[in-house]
Amino acid sequence: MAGKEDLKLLGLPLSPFVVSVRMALDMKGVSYEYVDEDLNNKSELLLKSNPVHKKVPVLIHNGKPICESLVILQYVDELFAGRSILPTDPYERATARFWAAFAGDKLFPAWYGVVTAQAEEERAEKVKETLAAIEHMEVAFAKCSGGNAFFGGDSIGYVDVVLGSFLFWFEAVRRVDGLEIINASKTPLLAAWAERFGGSVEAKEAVPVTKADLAVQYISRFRAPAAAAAKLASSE
Ligand SMILES: N[C@@H](CCC(=O)N[C@@H](CS)C(=O)NCC(=O)O)C(=O)O
Repeated sequence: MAGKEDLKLLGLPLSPFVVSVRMALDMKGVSYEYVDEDLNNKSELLLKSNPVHKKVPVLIHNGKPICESLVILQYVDELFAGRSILPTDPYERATARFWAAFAGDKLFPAWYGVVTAQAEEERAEKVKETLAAIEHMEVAFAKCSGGNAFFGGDSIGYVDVVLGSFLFWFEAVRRVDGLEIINASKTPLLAAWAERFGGSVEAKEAVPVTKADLAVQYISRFRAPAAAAAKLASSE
């Protein structure tokens, strides 16, 4: 990688996708400018940089935007020297990509449904989908870790960063709904992994414990109108 790089990250404090990119940049020891976006009033820079999805994170490297967290993580890994985030072996690399994509396509939309569902029936359906997806991740952990501490083996790698960045949200859902997405009896390998991940230097830097408190507040605020409407309906 050549000389001085101009790196700007458009983000949002509670976005797990943004957290994953920040963790990867920290792991590479790279400094960058972080810019908070207001999703209710998206900046021109965001709209211009990510005209397709209009979402954060966006990494802007020397004026060129890279969108979608999984794409950004791979870009950061290829661009910067230092510890590898993705495995170097092609088969392990493909496997890690598969599980990161699975988390992005199946687990995270289901989890978001749990957070945002308006009706109990809908929430129950999303809980089912989330738990089914996390059971797949339990099997994935056994395969990817090869009996080691992390998906990435001895150290935190791609799938660890991707899934680990969601743990504060899982904790928030546990506090608000009592739902243990990662459960010591149903997904014991992931439960032990989550403990290790939470205790790692990488996680402590990128995901301070206060993030779960903020996520709890977000869920409560998000659900407040529906809760008020339900209360009103029951009093009529
Ligand atoms: N697949 C995307 C998901 C990113 C995403 O959903 N970002 C949310 C914040 S957590 C966002 O920017 N939402 C804005 C919107 O939906 O308008 C990624 O991995 O980067």
